[in-house]
Amino acid sequence: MKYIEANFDGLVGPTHNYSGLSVGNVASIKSANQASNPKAAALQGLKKAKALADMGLTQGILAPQERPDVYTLKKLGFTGSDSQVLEKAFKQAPMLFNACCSSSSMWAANAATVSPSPDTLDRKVHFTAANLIDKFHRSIEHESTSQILKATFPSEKHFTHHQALPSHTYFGDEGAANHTRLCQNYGVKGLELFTFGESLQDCNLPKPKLYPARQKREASEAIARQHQLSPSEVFFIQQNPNVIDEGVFHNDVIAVGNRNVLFYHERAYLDENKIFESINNLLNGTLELIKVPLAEVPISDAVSSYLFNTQLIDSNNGTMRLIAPMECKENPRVYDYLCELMTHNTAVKEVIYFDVKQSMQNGGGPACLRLRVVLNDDELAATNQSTLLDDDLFLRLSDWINKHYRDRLEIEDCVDVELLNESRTALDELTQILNLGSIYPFQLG
Ligand code: SUG
Repeated sequence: MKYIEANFDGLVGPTHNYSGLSVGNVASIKSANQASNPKAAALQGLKKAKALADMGLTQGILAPQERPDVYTLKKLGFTGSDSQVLEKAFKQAPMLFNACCSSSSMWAANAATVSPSPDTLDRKVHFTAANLIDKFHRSIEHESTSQILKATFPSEKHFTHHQALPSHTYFGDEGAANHTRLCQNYGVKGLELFTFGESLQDCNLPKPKLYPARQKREASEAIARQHQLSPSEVFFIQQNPNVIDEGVFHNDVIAVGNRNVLFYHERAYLDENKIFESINNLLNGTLELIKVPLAEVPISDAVSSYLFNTQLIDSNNGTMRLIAPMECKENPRVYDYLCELMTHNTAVKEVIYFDVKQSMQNGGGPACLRLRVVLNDDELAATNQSTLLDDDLFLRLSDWINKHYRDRLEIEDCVDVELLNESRTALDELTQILNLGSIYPFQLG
């Protein structure tokens, strides 16, 4: 049976804005209060997705969430009509208001952790929606995320959807951003590498001093259990706490893997050598490590350029490509490194740069925008076909964005109930385009 790695990109929602909500995420804090351009953001993401589809990869689309989230504001005690709820929250609790307006579900790498069927005991594809409890604006995503994932991967025969882990600090979970599957081929049992920032049970492990370690080891362990992974094929590795303090808030800001290749920074992990040795043995000596030295790329350049938030993808001739943000080209040290890498004897033979600046300014690069799902022919056939990106869907979604999205947004604009109405009209139409059924709270009544 043939297996492929599909990418499902999160569509940027109509309220994309810069609110400085993510302490520890340098770009989010730096961009706070700038005006955003939701239309450009959505089109940039869609063009990147279409380019991958044109390269022959299977590319899907994940719908955005309903924002502003008036339901959460109501749970927090704001009363009255939607318009009154928005006005009261904006005046009385601007931080809560901003959190409920974020379009952060666009970073699909944080939507869930996915284990493909070759790795799981029951041979189903397992999804666990991420609880994202470290940041309030992201902790309100997981229920809708589950709805969207179920509408995208509906077949109970092939897909198992687990609810997010309990919302307790023990189980802080950021989804696939801290999860890498290494394998010789997509269709054979892979090794699942879970990177954690902190363990609450093992207090002797070092912790970051400045910024939160969002992913907890206890969360990764729970996911490995519920995905029915075999313990000998699962590895837990600690992220270097010092780099968290330098702005590496997810492992995918400092490492990316595909099949047998891991591209990572020298300072990404703690005590990685033994684990990499075991992985290499299990992969019959085929593990290819591309380690980027600190002397060539300082952490600050890795963080500002998102060198590691690239997508490492297969190209047709058995080599690999990096899908990088334009910021990697604009950073002389990083660009020099990438040019030099092309002359080395590694699997990576090409770098293609994309403008995803609207997302980058909130700390989300090309790899943040996608959720990877390894699927065989039957599983792909059981996936909602209307979510798979082809020329027709690309045109329909481009028209949809151009019709419904604003090209300038400041957070104050979200108080206007008209934006909520525009957003609902757009999402209602989107559920028809993507054949999702009724998934949004405003549709469910
Ligand atoms: O969770 N930014 C996101 C960026 C997520 C990037 N994802 C991965 N690395 N996989 C976050 O910090 C900023 C929102 C704001 O400030 O308006 C934000 O949520």
